[in-house]
Amino acid sequence: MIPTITAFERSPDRGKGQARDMRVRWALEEVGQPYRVRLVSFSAMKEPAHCALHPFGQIPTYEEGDLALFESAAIVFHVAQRHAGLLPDDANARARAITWMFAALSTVEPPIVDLGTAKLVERGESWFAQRLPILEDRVRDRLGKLSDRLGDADWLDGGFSAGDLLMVTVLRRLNGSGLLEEYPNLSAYLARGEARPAFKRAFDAQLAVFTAASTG
Ligand SMILES: N[C@@H](CCC(=O)N[C@@H](CS)C(=O)NCC(=O)O)C(=O)O
Repeated sequence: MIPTITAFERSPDRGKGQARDMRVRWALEEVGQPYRVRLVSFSAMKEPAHCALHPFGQIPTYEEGDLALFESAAIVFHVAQRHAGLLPDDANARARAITWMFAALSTVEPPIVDLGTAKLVERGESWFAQRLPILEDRVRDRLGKLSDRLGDADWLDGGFSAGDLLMVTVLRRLNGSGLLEEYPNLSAYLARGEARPAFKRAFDAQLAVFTAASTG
């Protein structure tokens, strides 16, 4: 059965692949599962029909037969459980890969989102200049420890996994901040993730949506 995901009709990041449908697209591409995309506007996202799928009125969602999911990591996990390629077979290695999925979203992503949100909506505030270095240092704290753990390995724990997929998408949110460049092994890790053919297919697909919306 071909699943259907939702994505922004017109992504605010202008096709940079930072919207969270990118994670789901990438996971589906990694496992070779074709998918359909239903594009939603900001207003449609808040309508009852979409909120029945996503209680918080957001994207992405995932529908497959009578299964409806929301939360990008839960969707990636579902895809990884259903298909080979994103989680190791060995039970302990699988548990560690899942741990990295949680680490990406609950330990590394929050300070990165806080920084991004502050830059987006707090820039005009009188205290922004004082708050910015505090937020940047919170990100550095996580990046430094992640960098230490990664060392010179290609991926976080053995082969590429759903943990790396989520971590790379989280780190991509720092593009343009200059922070990632302070950790050359993390920059190289990000580049390795982005060089994967499945990443490129997913990226191109979401960019094509933005380009079509802008030229159409
Ligand atoms: N924790 C959720 C976050 C979902 C989320 O923040 N989606 C954003 C796009 S990346 C969204 O729909 N924003 C529009 C809104 O909240 O109105 C996930 O990982 O799926």
